[in-house]
Amino acid sequence: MIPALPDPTALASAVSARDRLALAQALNLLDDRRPAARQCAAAFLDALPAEKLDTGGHLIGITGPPGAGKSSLTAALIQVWRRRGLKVAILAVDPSSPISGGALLGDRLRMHASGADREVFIRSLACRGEFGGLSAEVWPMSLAMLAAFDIVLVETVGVGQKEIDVSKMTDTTCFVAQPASGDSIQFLKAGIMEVPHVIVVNKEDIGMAARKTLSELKTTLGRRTDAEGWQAPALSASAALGSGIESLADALDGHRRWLLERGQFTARRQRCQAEWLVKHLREEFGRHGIGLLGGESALFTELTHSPRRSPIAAYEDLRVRVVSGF
Ligand SMILES: Nc1nc2c(ncn2[C@@H]2O[C@H](COP(=O)(O)OP(=O)(O)OP(=O)(O)O)[C@@H](O)[C@H]2O)c(=O)[nH]1
Ligand SMILES: [Mg+2]
Repeated sequence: MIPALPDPTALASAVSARDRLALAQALNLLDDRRPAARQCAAAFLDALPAEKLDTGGHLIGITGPPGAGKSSLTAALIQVWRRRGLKVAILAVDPSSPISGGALLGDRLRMHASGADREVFIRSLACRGEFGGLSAEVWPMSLAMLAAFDIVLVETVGVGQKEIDVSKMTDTTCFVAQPASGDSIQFLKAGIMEVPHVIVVNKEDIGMAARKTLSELKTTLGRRTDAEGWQAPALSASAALGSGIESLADALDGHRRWLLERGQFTARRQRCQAEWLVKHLREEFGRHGIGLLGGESALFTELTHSPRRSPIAAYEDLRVRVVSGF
């Protein structure tokens, strides 16, 4: 049976009040491709509180190679954030890997998910191998979660170019490096991997190899800054021992405050949405579609200078323009 569509305004109020059932329903709605559902989803997103979407909360992307400890670090961070009184939502994007079967949440995350803490919300999402490894729905879903939680963390697997997508659709990106694996350092050096906002070498409990990786990363980063002028700190931590987690939480928040102090926070959120829109267009219409709208750079300028709208409504407008040929 096809589920009935909810009332978008009522759903938005319930989500903002952190009604868990409503949030689960909203995430399903955002994942529903039927045209009537898209319309309902657009109205839902438009009814979310604008200030939360512009300047509220903190949207964090955590990425890194398989097995580096992203889920374990996330579980450890949740403890720190909860002690600080913050409400946390996690979106774990699992690759639908034929080997693992995908959708594997870390055990410690699963513990939180089944726990009694009502201020922690965890959702796992298969990425269906589309959108360069990042599910197309992550951006709208992040917005829904930002309406209700202080921290929204998106976990994705990636080294090399894969992680770029999540880094472009979050306020702050954190890369988890695996000790004794030179890959990420090589990718950083070669410019294949964009410099994340925070780098953490996990598993410092294993000693020498972790220290060596940290010092190599620090050397590689040097005094490099990103396009906005932020210099990424490299830290070490152990999710297993719970060491370095407070500093990691501080570093992540440091980047959020830095963006806010410079008045770049809202602009970054707009840029995230523009990235999502352009990526979506490219997936559906290829370079030709982008060309019809004046090319990528003109499109970015247009999108980052227009008033904020729900991503789904904005996308529909762009789609109509491409289809009608201008
Ligand atoms: N020694 C040590 N092992 C750790 C630490 N953190 C995680 N691990 C182990 O590393 C393995 C992978 O941890 P996960 O947290 O599942 O890593 P992940 O990056 O989320 O992995 P995927 O989601 O599969 O890519 C598990 O066996 C963990 O027990 C740590 O701080 N020290
Ligand atoms: Mg994981």
